Amino acid sequence: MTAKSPSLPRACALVGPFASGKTSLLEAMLFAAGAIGRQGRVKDGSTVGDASAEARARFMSVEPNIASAQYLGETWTFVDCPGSVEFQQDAYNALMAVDAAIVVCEPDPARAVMVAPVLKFLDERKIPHILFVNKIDAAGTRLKETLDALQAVSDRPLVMREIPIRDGESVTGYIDLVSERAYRYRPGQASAMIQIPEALKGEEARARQELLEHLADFDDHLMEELLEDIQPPTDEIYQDLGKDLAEDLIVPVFFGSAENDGGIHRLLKALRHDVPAPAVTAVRQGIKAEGGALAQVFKTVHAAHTGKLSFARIWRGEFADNQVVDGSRIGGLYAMPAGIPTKVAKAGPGDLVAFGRLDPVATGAVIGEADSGMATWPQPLAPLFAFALAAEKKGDDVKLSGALAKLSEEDPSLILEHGEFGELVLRGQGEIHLQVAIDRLKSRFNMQVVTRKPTVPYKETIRKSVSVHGRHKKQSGGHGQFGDVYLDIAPLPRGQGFHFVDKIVGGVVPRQYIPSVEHGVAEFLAQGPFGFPVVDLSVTLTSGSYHAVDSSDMAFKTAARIAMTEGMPQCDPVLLEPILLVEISVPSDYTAKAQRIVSGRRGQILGYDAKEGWQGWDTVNAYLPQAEMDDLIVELRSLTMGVGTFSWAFDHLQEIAGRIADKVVEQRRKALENA
Ligand SMILES: Nc1nc2c(ncn2[C@@H]2O[C@H](COP(=O)(O)OP(=O)(O)OP(=O)(O)O)[C@@H](O)[C@H]2O)c(=O)[nH]1
Ligand SMILES: [Mg+2]
Repeated sequence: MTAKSPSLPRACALVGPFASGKTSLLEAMLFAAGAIGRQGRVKDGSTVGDASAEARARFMSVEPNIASAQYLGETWTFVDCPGSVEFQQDAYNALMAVDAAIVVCEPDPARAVMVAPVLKFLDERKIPHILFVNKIDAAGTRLKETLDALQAVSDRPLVMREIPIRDGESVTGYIDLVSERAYRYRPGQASAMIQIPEALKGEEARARQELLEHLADFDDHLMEELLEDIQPPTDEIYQDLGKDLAEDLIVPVFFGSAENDGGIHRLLKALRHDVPAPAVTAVRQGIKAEGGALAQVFKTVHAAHTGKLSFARIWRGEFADNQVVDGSRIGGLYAMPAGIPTKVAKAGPGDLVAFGRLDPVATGAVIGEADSGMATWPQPLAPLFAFALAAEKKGDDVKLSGALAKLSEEDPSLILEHGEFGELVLRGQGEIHLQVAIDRLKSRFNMQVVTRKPTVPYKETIRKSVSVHGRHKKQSGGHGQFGDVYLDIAPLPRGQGFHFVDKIVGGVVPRQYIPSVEHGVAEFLAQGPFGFPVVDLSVTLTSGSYHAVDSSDMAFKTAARIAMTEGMPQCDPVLLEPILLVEISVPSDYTAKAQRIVSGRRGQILGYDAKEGWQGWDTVNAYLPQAEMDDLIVELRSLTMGVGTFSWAFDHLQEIAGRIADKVVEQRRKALENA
């Protein structure tokens, strides 16, 4: 399985931490390939990528930038992914569509840990990836220490493909360790070949030996050659590099400067040489060689002019515009030369194109018939942050739900929920993630919204039993109303919910009215004395009386409510607060900080342990009140270079009293008054 079949279009994703220079690298590669005539800059808002208002305003990518180019007669499509952890879903989904990833990072050992999550994803799924250490033009770069730090977070060996040539503080060129040729960077052009500097010959030989030893770990023939001191032929080395990359056995390392054009042609040539062909990727993804046309959608966009676009990689067969697939007609098929959607009549294996107006097709969906055994699609990331929101204009709520549904179709990690108290709750990966969604509501759907913290789903219960009597009697002219019940209200253990028990004997309350008594009780329990749903209690109907003419369902329901309204305050009601089981994951350097965060939020630490499969990471398990969760991710990220995260699940309800409870009850009272 080598990377030959160069005629089919290939695709690479640009991933890596926030602000490492991916969008700048996309720009540099498009420029080097001749797809654009001038190289823009992120700072000036002039790049092909990050063209949306939301991206430009923040000087960061907030959605993938997709652009293709021809380089030395071959077609490449690049998917430049946002680096922010809050937009990770897009990056993970894009990685499912490409032949290889270029992991872009900075030459700063302190930032190496930020690369860990994406490396984990790549290694778990055996996605070929190379590392590009960008910003090598910056003064005082520490390549060696950076690579040591990166190696600590990579399951695969990082293998230098080149070493830097320095002039004082700055890197001015490189020596290729396979061809053993030296080059000097020439901005705007391919690098110039030069003599290997005398002073670097020893270092070059050592680095080359290291490269060969890494390759020999996966090639017995090469191992024998090395043991016998035979110089392996260059072709053998190239072949091993291609094969080992394709199988995700090694991570080749390059460096350069996206903004100042260092090593960009070098990178493109390495891609040309080493990135597996789409047919190889298809096998890795569990897609068979034979079968009907098959493409998989990795990104959905609702665009103003084209309508819904489903960006997909074609793995098998051909698709044509206007063709009917899975019951829908393709309404436009678009390639993305230099990032500009451009209509094409048809597309085939390896192409990365947007399918227009396939309304029923979701992100992750297969167009055509899916093969059994295809790689599992990444799950939507579990939400970490939430806003409750409402349309600023009353009556626009339906329109708002519709627009949000479209946005969550674009980004499966944006989750829309109808909250317990009639709230519309938008959940996602962080504050910027949700803020971008809110900006899009405005820019694309002309919807203004107001946001606030979602209401915590408190409950209430009782601690004492009482027996009460409720009688509803009205004699207003003609038909009267009569209902009369005796109820025992009693607490139940935590988690039991509400039980209604009927102990009527001798028909003192006729059968047909008993469900109405239960309804009356249940209606009352939806909003107890503190304003929250009441749980964990039993209500027993022990006795009552009726009137042959005046009794009715309504009258018994009302009698039950009267009894509950009188009885509940006597039952020593108490507020219950939801407690979540939270598992925080952080690099071990931050474990103590994570524990302090838990303690600072009325949490209870249950223990901590090494994170399974994540060398150098810990998990901290704790109970945390849901009321303390709203900005947990914000604090955690700010203390952990952005990489700390958590998972959560509801665990139990816990009684709270005192000042905290009083405040909750007071706030609820006000909210109900204003509702
Ligand atoms: N010195 C130097 N700065 C660079 C280079 N490449 C990018 N930058 C700067 O790094 C910053 C981030 O660049 P982007 O290209 O937006 O980085 P990104 O990785 O796309 O960022 P996100 O998409 O937000 O994750 C910008 O201020 C760039 O000017 C480089 O090669 N050298
Ligand atoms: Mg970017």
